[in-house]
Amino acid sequence: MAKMTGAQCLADMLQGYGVSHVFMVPAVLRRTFAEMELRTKIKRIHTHGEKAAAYMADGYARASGRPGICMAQVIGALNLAAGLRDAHLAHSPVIAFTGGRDPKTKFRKVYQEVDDVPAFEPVTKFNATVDSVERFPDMVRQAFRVAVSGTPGPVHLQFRGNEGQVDAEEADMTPLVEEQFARVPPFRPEPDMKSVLAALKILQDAERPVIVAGGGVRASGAKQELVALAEKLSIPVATSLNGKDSIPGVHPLSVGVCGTYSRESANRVVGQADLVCFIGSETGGMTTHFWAVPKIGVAAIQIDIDPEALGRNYPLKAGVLGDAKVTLARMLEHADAKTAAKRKPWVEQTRSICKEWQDKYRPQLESDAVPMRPERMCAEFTRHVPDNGIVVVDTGHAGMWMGGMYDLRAPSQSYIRSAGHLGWAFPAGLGAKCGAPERPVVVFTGDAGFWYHIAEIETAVRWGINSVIVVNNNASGNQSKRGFDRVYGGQQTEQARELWTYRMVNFARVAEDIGALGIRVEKPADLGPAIQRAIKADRPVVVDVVTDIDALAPVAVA
Ligand SMILES: Cc1ncc(C[n+]2csc(CCOP(=O)(O)OP(=O)(O)O)c2C)c(N)n1
Repeated sequence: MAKMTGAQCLADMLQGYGVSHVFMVPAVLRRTFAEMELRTKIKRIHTHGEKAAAYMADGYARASGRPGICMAQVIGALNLAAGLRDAHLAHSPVIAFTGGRDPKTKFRKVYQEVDDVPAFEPVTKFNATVDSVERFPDMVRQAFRVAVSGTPGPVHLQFRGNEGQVDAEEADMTPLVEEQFARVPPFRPEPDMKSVLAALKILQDAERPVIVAGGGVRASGAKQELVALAEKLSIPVATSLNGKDSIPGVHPLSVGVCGTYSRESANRVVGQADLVCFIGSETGGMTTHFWAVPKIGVAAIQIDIDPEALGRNYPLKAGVLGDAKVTLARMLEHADAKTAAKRKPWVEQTRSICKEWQDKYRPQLESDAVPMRPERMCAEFTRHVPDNGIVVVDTGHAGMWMGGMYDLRAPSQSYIRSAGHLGWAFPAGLGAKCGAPERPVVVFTGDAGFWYHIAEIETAVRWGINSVIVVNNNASGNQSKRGFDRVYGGQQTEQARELWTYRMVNFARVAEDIGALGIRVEKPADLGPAIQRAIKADRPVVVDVVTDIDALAPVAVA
């Protein structure tokens, strides 16, 4: 033990856990920031809003598998909490530090203060206060341990003092770090072999099985084992949005994303299956189209690291508790490839369902229409995202377009997406680039999504965070069009458009003005070269694509 300040201890511990960037709006833990400069190489990315800081930390975590760190002083704490909600929904290990109440001043109307701690409760796995400096080492270790363990998720630590000034105090401390908890997953729990063999038997006996791979497959790094098992037993694979990069879209056993923001072929396959095998999926509303695909009662088996997830929405013929990678490896060891033959007709049927989908949407995917079709944007992503690229996608229409129409071409590509918050993708894409600086990061967002945190272009330029942002710019949030048509009795009034349209703005010009590279694309043939140029530019780039305001993404179940 050595006498040191909380700031020194925290800076040393973050460095020890391998943290390369922290994201915040000052002023919080100021002494710690000064110590970071003296003692570490950690980059202190100050942003234009706490929510964006949380989204950057989230993108960093999802791209790197290591906890992302974000911070806010007391008045910004709830902005930060709002930004943790997507990480919570997507099971992303984000650690949030805030300044908080001091026993000397609470309950007497001290400037800027409310009790923030309860607001973090619904969006964290662990929500705690650090009131005395001696607690820095154990509480920081617990924060990392909880964030990455089991099903990962956000953690909040509130440090005493509106700016966390407890970090200036001294105590005898050891800045001990447990490297095991520096990334996901810290443990790979072995499944009980009896349950593995029971599930495998059911899978091998099925004639029309489908695997639904969720975010747990990506968290576990299990995609290789997943694809190997699917190939050995001839089983088609659908994914959730969160698990989209578990299998390349071009793989012959891939049927696409199932659920609500999905590809129709995946829902048809899942709907016709005689057995559904969920792997690392919480079987939530989005992945199952609100439990309609598949219907509750379908024969199901499930593999998960969380015992409470097993059978939550679908009664199971067999449940396996364990790490996805290890469990799939055990199944692979015992799988009988001879059983694959009986699934040949089913695999052929799923191939023809996928081909029908391709034939149906080819005209839009290849459309030369001006203004451009978003489907064509997705096809250009499929063609031009490099093999080591990370694609970061917003929600709403962006989630529908890319979830359904974009295909990963290589197992080395990654796909991360907003779990529901419009505006998440742009800051998350900046965080992803910080977490994986050697990989190209390409963001897909609508204009409504981009507006949320447009100020962060300046952050990207200031820090040289060279993500490529592609904006589907239809001067509207036109996903809302259907909904307003509905409530207006079929066809909305002209005036109703004021509820979902915006001014047409040239985001390429805005980007240029802030110091990024801006490329405006109006013709479909120009988009591929623009994406290529943007990736080569090694600068923050905004590719502003003018698209058709009347283009609506197909709904999940035809
Ligand atoms: C925080 C938040 N608020 C509201 C919504 C509801 N919402 C979903 S999509 C959407 C509009 C999307 O517009 P844009 O990003 O421009 O894409 P477009 O629909 O035009 O393709 C809205 C308002 C949301 N998902 N998240």
